[in-house]
Amino acid sequence: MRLDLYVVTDEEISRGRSHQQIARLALAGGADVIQLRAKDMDGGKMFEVAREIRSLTTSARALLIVNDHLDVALAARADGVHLGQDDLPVSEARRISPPGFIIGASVGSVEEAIKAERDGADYVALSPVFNTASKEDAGPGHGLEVMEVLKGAVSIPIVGIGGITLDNVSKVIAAGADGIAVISAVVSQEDVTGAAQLLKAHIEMAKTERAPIQ
Ligand code: TZP
Ligand code: MG
Repeated sequence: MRLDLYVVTDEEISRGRSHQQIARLALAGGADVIQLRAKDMDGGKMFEVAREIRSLTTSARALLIVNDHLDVALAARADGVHLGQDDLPVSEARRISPPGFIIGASVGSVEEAIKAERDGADYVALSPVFNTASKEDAGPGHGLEVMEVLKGAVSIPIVGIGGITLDNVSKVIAAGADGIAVISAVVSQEDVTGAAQLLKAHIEMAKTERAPIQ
């Protein structure tokens, strides 16, 4: 499961682009994961959009994760679902999902991360790493120290989300993140594909620098 560059869609801060357009442009720039995040969309419409992005991610050999809605994720044959602390519990999602289905969980503490892993999550997202204006109720950033502690506390992959930009992405990887999830640093940019490409290059470079010398 490759989570290096994980792009979360948001039509509201995307210069008028649709979820499908965001996905297409971000995948062209090397996104490894597209998360369909459409807070106000009805299930029927979300299913249609998810089906379209499903075919884009399949062609690009990338993953499709649906935010919040396990039913939509399963019906659209997405690779997985992403659940917050107030969504369907990870243990219940795991119980009713087919084998191999990816379940991601947002966590804000080491305790939440350990619980998510025990309940069957495949990855956790430390949320938010830094302050962000892209999610109203995100709360203050936890900082890189929490990422470092988390890395030692769970054995599933960790993604950082919240306030991550080209300027700080290398530090998030250096602190132990297996991938970084972004909205504005990719979807709000004029050149979505170029922004994704640059971020991806920084992530790969930071991972190389982190790797022990053989
Ligand atoms: N969950 C935690 S922070 C966040 C979400 C969806 C917003 C991330 O957006 P940005 O623009 O990358 O800070
Ligand atoms: Mg949620």
